[in-house]
Formats: sequence, C-alpha cells, structure tokens
Amino acid sequence: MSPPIVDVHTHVYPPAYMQMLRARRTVPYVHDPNNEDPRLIILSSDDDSSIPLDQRGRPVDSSYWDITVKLAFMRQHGINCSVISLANPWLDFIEPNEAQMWAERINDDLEATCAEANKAADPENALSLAQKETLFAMGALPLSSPTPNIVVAEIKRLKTLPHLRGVIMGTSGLGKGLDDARLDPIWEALQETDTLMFLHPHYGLPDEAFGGPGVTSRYGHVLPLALGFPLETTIAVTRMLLSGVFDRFPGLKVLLAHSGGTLPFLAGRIESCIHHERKFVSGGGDVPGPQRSIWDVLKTNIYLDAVVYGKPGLEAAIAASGSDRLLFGTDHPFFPPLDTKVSDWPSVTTNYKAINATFETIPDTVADVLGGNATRILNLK
Ligand code: 5CU
Repeated sequence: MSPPIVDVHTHVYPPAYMQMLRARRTVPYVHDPNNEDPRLIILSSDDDSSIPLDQRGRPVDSSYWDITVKLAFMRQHGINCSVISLANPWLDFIEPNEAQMWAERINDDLEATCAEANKAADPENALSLAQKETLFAMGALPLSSPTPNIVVAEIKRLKTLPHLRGVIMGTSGLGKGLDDARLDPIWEALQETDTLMFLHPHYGLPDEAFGGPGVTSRYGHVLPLALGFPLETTIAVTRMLLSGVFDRFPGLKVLLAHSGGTLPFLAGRIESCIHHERKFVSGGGDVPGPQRSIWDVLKTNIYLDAVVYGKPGLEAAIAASGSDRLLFGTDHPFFPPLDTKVSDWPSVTTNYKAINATFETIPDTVADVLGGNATRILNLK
C-alpha cells in the first residue's frame, strides 16, 4: 500500500465566517452585491480606493467554503488526508467581546466537518460513497478577546475535540507581535498540551516597502505574497527567538508556513548578528538575548511546510530543520490555475515535482515529506 499523502497547509472559510465577511465593509470583507461574483478583500493593499469595488481583492468561488469541493480537489491531486485550517486573517479582527464565541463556533464547525467527512470515508460505513479522503483540523484562537485566559481555555478545549490537531495563528499575536510577554500564558498552554502552532503570515510588509500606494494596481499580489508574506513570517519567528520564547518554552512546537519564509536561508546571518550584538548580555549589554542557538531551535522546535515551489527552498529547509520535519502542503484554495481549462493545479504539481526532484534518490524521504512526517507529528492515525 502506498503511504498516505497529507496536506498540512490547506484553508477554508466556513460558511458562517463567509457570511460575517459579507456583512462587513472594511478589511477583511467580501463584496458581492448581487450574490453572484464574490470578491474577497483581505489584504490591506487590496483595499485600494482607486480600484473599483468589483475589481478589488480577488474573485472567490465555492472552493473557499464548500468542503465537498476540497474533497474533490484532494482526490484529483492524490491527497489522502488534509489538515484544514481557517484562512487569514482568522479571528484577529473580531470585537473582543465576540472573540470567544467565534472561536468556539469555528472550531466546533471544523470538528463537525471532519467528523462528517471521515464517516463517509470509513469503509465500515454502509452509506459510504467510496470516499477515501479524510480530514483533520487546526483550530483558530480568540486572540482579540479581553484576556489571554480565554485563549488558554480554548487551547485546552481543543484537546477535547477528536479531530483537532493544533492551532493556526498569525504574526500579530495579541496585537503587538510574537515577542510580547503577554503571550507567555498562551505559549505555556501550547507547550503543556503539546499543541502544534501553525504560524502563518497575513499582514506582510507596509506598502511603502513595495513602492507605496498603488502597488496592487501595478503588480497585483506578487510583491505582498511572494515577499511580504515570507518576510513577515521570518520577522515574527525571529522576534520570538530574540525575546527568549524558545528559552522559556523549550517544548514549544511551531510549524512555519511557506518553509519558514526566509528563515532557513537567513538563519546563519541571524545567528551571527546575535553573536555580534552589544545590547545583549553576551556582548556586554543588559538585554538577556536568546540563550539557545537558532540551529538548535530549528531542529528542536520548528517544523516547516514544503510550500516553497522549488528545490533550492526545500534544500535550505532540510539543511536547517531536517527532512523529518518537512511537511507537504498545497495552500488550497489559494493559487487556483488562472487558465480555467487546466485541471491539475500548477501550484500543487510544482510542489510535488520539487519534492520528488529534491529527494529523487531517497524514495522513503519523499514518502515521509508527502505524508509520513505529518502522520507521525500530528498523530493522524
Ligand atoms: O493569495 C493570498 O492572499 C493568500 C492568502 O491570503 N493566504 C494564504 O494562505 N495564501 C495565499
């Protein structure tokens, strides 16, 4: 039997969340006055007033919210199991007094979706329509809630939901980034419950980094997605390192989106800058600075998805963290083919090809990256 293929980076906007976005008029929102051509406006650069509303953001279809479409996508691309997560910007923008309600609602919905799909995939189920694809999920956190205790309670509650296998989180944390000491109870709860945190970008870099307002009308999403997202992830996890999060919580497990942004490539430079920093106690200053080496953190705390679309990126990822910590993903439903006559998604086949080319002489490693590592790390049996 061939080993399972597991997609750890695959998103969904559950129908209730879509409905909430449709009712909003500020980012994030869905513009669809006639209920037939929804446009998703989630990135701040999408909301450019020089662009007519019906051309802002991007068109979205049912692949963003209908789980049967995801199951069909999985079958088409040979994916046996998906670990679905709410797409960005998650619950970051929710009013504080509604955050807990939304987290419980989304996470219960994810649990029910997985349970239903897996019932259909169960060979013992007489009603099974021969569906073989199975689902697990990562939960969303009520990070805007009035106190971190509510987030901690949700992390603990997720452990009671049978199909939940981690949490997804953006880089803003409680609003001030991931080196914020107020996050300590949350790191502690993740460590204590052995919950993997999937760290995913959303905010990118300020538009000024890309030439100021109007960047979208010139180059669309290329700069924010190709560069803004990976740099945002790199900065977020480096701030965690610099503030000693991995020293205080050595058991924390963090899966970094897009193969860690640029972290594997820049790790040596980051380490060198730390060693040369006079502010840190090790350089004669008064700021503690990180106690553990970045290389140790990369091999102990960090997991990387394989959503990097090329051999050099995968090679940097395995050199930094090891092939046993690299996990296949698709980023579905983002990056659909622009040519509607194409059926296999190039965004997926490119990643398959890159993994096969990187490990062409070691088929066991291909199988591990495609699914074995995820099955072990996320306990997907
Ligand atoms: O295309 C995009 O904007 C995105 C996004 O927003 N989130 C994601 O996970 N991938 C691509």
